[in-house]
Amino acid sequence: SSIESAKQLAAWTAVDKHVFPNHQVIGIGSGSTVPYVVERILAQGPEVNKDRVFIPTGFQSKELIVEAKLRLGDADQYPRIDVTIDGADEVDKDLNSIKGGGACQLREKVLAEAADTWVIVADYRKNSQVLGTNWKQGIPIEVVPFAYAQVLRGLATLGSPAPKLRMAKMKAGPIVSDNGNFIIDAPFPEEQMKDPLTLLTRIKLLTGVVEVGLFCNMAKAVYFGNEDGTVTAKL
Ligand code: DER
Repeated sequence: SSIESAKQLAAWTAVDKHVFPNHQVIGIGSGSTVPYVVERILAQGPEVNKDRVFIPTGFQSKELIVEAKLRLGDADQYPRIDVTIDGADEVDKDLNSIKGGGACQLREKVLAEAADTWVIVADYRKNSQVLGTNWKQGIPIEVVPFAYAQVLRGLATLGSPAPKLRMAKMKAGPIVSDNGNFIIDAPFPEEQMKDPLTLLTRIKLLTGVVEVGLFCNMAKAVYFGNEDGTVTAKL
């Protein structure tokens, strides 16, 4: 499909431009775009990959690395990462992004911060001017289960019209993250989404919030694959 080839195009471009032979520690994000990142890294050949170590941002990301027979490393062994490549749910004109559609944003943000270079790869659906234009599910927020009801109230006070606990589809009850926490999805009015950094700091201060799916001033570059086979880079 044009969406899958757009994801592959973005991923291949990012690897070609940002994953160099001297890079030894590589962070691998989560979602359906990053498998194409691993695919392109494998294509760099066994010689360059045999000494590399790959740090996952969650269970799915770990499985991806293991299935590709690449060497798995832990974040606590490698606090400094050469380059991390990850997906996103939406990216604005200033390279701020909404992440957490896959409920992995806590570990993703840890590895984004640990990386000298953090790059986002996505298909054209994620390319926006203002966050919230295309991604209507709200900001994903990881919260400790004990505090979720109180965080819902706090988010409403901050201006969210309909904060919701993310319920599982094939399990009775809420989604549980790789860290054993719940996810709340909180939409905000466009005015507030125009200043994601302010919103991030306000949400992060709510007691019980573990991590917020707003990544501000972190990405070095974003690559979008387009329907027509071109790539749009935001730098
Ligand atoms: O949860 C996340 O932030 C992931 O990166 C994910 O949402 C990216 O989505 P994708 O499947 O479109 O790559």
